[in-house]
Amino acid sequence: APILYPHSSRTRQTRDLSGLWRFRLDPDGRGEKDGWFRGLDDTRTIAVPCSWNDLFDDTADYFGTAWYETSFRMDPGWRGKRIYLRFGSASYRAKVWLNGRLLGEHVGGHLPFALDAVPALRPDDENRLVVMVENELRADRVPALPDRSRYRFYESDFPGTAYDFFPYSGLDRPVLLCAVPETQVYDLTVTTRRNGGTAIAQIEIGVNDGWNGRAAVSLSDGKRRIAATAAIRNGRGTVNLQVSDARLWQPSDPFLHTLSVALGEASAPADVYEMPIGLRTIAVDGERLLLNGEPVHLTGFGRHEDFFLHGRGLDLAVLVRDFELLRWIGANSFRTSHYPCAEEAMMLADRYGFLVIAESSAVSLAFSDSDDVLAAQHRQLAADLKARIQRDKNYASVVLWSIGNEALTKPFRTLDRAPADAVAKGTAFFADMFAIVRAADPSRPATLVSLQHGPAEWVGQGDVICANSYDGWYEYGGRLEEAEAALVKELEQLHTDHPGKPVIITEFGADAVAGNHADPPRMWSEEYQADMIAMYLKVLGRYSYIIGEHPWAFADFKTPQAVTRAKSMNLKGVFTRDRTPKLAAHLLRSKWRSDADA
Ligand code: E9O
Repeated sequence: APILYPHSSRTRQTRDLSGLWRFRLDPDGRGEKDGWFRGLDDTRTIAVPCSWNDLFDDTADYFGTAWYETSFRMDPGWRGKRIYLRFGSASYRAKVWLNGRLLGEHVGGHLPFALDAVPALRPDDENRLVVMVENELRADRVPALPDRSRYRFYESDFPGTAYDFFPYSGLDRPVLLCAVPETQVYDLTVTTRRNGGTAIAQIEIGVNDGWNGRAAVSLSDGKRRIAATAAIRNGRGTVNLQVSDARLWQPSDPFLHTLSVALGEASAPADVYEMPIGLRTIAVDGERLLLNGEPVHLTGFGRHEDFFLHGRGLDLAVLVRDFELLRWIGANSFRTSHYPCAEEAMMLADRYGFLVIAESSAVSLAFSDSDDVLAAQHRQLAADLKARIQRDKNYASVVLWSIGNEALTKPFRTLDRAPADAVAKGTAFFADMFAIVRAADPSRPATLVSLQHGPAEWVGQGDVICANSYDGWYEYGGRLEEAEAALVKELEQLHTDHPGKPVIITEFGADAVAGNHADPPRMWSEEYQADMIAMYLKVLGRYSYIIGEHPWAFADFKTPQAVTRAKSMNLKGVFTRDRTPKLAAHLLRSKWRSDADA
């Protein structure tokens, strides 16, 4: 089923099934055997989209199987169309039944999947939709819960994930019912080139079932409309649209054209697909990242999807507020740390003009894990990367694909040594992943975010070097002078390891409890966080190959319980979890806004 976002048009309708659904936990995993897919008993009410964890007392640390149910009626006008159920995401594995009949299954969080509903749909009756979602934290998933029997740990978190964010579970994004014509625009890829002031938009069209015919393609800026016809043979066709004096998409003017593709006769098209599209080029040139041929310097943050009560569930109000705050602070970019964010965030990034480092869900892969585990993660990450690029390839905002964050030779907090072949295993693993990304999208650079220096054989495969750095916090805590000296060394080492490549420091920061002040600055105070970030900005500014600075993190966010995580939160946010600025936010604002004005 198609993954193309279901924008509505003359020929397409989309209905959001979000709302109050019925919900039941299945701790013994007996639902399938007992036929729960035919209808749920003993339910409670749950909000969709939303993570289930923070809604009920008995679900806070529940990562097992749960069942969802809702019902809907079909619109009579939808007869004869293909009808899909499209899930924005389900963490981690989902199985979907309609009227008791299995429609399909999906594995992996944070990415959409669509299922053909027609075989089970009752056009005249109420339809019962049942979804099983399971979020077991396992060693062979991406990201993973390390296998505690294999390693000796010196500290235990709960749940002991390999990653530093709470493993929120459930239907976190909208569930859409989409009606699409039988013959449909199934896939679309837009790539921009520039020739002087002229933008050339290459539009690749995919139509289902090997269709043959013509597609009318147009690009409009509201005043001017440029049109061409594409011949579609065996379901594929390409056309180039030349836009002279094009208004190119960029942070200072995130202008979006409207792209329209109509199949068949103009008077009665078989399908019309429309979407907003930014025209821009992105390329790495030596130590620079060029947007429309001009070097860009990235200011911004890693941003989690995290908020009170709804966890990772999509909340459009939080999204708008976050983007307003990014603008307020003078940021021009963010990283979707550490998983694909909601599509609504991508669309909004296009509108706000933010440059996005689009990160996939591989956090803290450990190459000391068993070969079985690594093989399973290899399969899952390969599938995730392809699906991620398929989903987000047409957003102008995406300027860099990140394969993942902080791959390691052994898990954090283990006393064991990394095996001798860990670096070699990782090198081969990432070679495969870079090849997948570059084959799926040759138009954008790719990266792997490393910790401190990371193995150069892994990170060095990237077009851009992204590194996380914690001098003054995890190392040289409380000693900013020593931290500064260490940072200088580290940055020079990065340049020596990766000569001629641009570097982005994708994380640096300190936890600060909002309202906790100290003079002289002390760890956990707002002053220390602000001073540390100021030190980093000062040092990073000296090196021309540093093309981006992303303090960690945008806002405080929930984590597993740990001795390092007061209130079960990572408090490195420059904003609190309820989005009030800490001292560091004001510092960044004065720095970034004055740079932008200069
Ligand atoms: C990933 C991010 O999700 N990077 C972590 C962030 C953190 O604050 C986390 O929230 O923990 C930093 C990893 C730092 C590890 C330090 C190791 C010390 C150097 C050898």
